[in-house]
Amino acid sequence: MTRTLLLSLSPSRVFVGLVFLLSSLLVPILSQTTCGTTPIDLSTPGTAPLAVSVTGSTGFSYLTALTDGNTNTASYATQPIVTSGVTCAAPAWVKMDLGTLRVITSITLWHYYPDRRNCGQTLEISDTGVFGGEQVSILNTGSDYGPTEYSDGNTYPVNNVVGRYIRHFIGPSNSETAQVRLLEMKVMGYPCSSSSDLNLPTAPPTQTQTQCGSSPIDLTTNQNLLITGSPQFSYLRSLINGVTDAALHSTQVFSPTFIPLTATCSSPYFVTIDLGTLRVITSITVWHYYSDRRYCGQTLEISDTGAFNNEQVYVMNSGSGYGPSEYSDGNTYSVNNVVGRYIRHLVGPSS
Ligand SMILES: [Ca+2]
Repeated sequence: MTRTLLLSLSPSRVFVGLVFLLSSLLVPILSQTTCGTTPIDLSTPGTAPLAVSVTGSTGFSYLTALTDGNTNTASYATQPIVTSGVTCAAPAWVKMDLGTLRVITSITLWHYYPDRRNCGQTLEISDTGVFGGEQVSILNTGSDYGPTEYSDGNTYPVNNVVGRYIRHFIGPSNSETAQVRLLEMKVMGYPCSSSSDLNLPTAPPTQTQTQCGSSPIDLTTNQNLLITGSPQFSYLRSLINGVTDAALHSTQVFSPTFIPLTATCSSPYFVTIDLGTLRVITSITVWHYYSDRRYCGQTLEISDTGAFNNEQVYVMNSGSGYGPSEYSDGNTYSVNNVVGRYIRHLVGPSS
């Protein structure tokens, strides 16, 4: 009797015990650790959870160095390079395979730096690798020049796009018109394949009150925004780095001596800031190199689409004449709550 009772009870006790143990292990694994709570490096060997592979267009050498962690511009001779046959309209390309689907949060591109920009750039993410229209476009400069290259690369935010393949088209730089020199591509994201598995914090309940806030804030200084501009300009990203000291002009937006100055009062250069999303704008302050000078050919324009094809709102327009005197505290233009995403500024030479 005693033995029969024990036999009939023991299996069920063991079974219940196992079920409980599995449940307590499985719940935290499934809900917390498949994606993790912060993005990780998905591309650099030694750090990435899977090995990545890189392919490229004809003529590319040293493709494996695209993910070797070396971003030093002095190492260019053994970093991915094409030495001939590329143009802004017919750029070269590289393609990275992450090995499986991932939730991607950002991509950083390092090209040869400093003081140069590359044309013909795209950056695209695909889940299949076909790139036949299914891909998500992160960057597309057409045959124009992309942002200035820096030692810390250019980082493009990606809003949890799920993909496996990253393709980057790139043409030559403004100082080497037939060559392409890449240094590194780094993909950050979550090591899981569905954004619905993310354990992201839920929006605060006070969101309806704090979306706009009660007073204007600085929307640009040291924000991670894409700055584009005339290909003659270097250091475009310094347009929003908070430095307004004229003594530091050599690392601010300017046209370096190796590029002929072609801007005139009737054919000025341009810079454009992409705020990343629509904003209600209350003022714009512009600093140019100052001390007793004025600049001609100026406009200041706000667009919601970036087309600048008559949809934009003009905040100022000096025509081909000269704008106001330049001062150390810049010139501030009031904007009456215009909603826009793109700010364009045309500017010609100074007096
Ligand atoms: Ca590298």
